[in-house]
Amino acid sequence: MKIDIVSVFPEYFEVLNLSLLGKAQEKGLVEVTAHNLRDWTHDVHHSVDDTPVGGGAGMVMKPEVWSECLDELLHLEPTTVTCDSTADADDTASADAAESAESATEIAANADAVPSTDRPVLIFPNPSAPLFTQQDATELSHANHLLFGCGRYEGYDARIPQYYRAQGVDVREYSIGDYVLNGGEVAVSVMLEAITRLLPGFMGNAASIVEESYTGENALLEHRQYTKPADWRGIKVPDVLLSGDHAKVDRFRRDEALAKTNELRPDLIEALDCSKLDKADRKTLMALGWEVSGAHPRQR
Ligand code: 6GU
Repeated sequence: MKIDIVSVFPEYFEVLNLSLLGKAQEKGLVEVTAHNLRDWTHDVHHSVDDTPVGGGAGMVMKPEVWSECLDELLHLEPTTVTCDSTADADDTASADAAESAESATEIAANADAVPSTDRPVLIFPNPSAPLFTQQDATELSHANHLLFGCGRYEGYDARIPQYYRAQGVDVREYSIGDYVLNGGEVAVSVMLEAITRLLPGFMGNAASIVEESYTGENALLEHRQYTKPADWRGIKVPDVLLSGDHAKVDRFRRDEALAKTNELRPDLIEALDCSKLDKADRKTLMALGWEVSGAHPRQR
């Protein structure tokens, strides 16, 4: 997998040479290159941002610098697209706003669920985009070329993702959570770690991925883990885990995962597929106050 990152702080990504991702690079599983966006500027100040059209605080990243950079990294020739969604319309302002909100939703929806391996995926971290999930990480782990564009300041000109979508590029925008960061660099590190650890050969133990929280169709929070000693500072490991009875251990862990998810993330319980629950799962969920007769559990 080839990964390009564009940022005004490319040094930030030196951390990617450490730990497992560093090893994966040495093994040739991934090739990560961090580029400095300012290398594509032509002015003496190397400016990458400008004031927002329409007024407001902060600065917005300019489309021209990004396009020179992205055209080069994506091997695309500059062109002009015919498009009226950003045209001036000074008549019905509210209708215009509603329309652009609608197209924003359209744009926000990540159209290409599964990236084709031979098409590059252009990813922009954006606090106002859909949340990045384990499913997105899994999908993106199948791509051959990922290109991340880190915005800074108040964000980037909205025409940048719009233009590259029009060029047939698989463009995605993601937020990593409901909080605001200064720029996309941390978000890109988070997404990269989630994606690359899924690459075949990246981790020593493939089974540990399967059992993790948020993985698979029936995602639950993971059960608690213990190691030896069985009694530490007066706190004992649950007896069943020492029993050697694997079926009992599995059941105990599954019930704990269900109970923990019920308490902390009932939204994940609601998303479960009832047809994939076994008899014991249903019994546990019913005891926790769920109705399990329909397609998905419902709170009684
Ligand atoms: Cl992707 N970017 C920024 N700047 N802030 C965020 C974020 C992304 N996700 C959550 N907060």
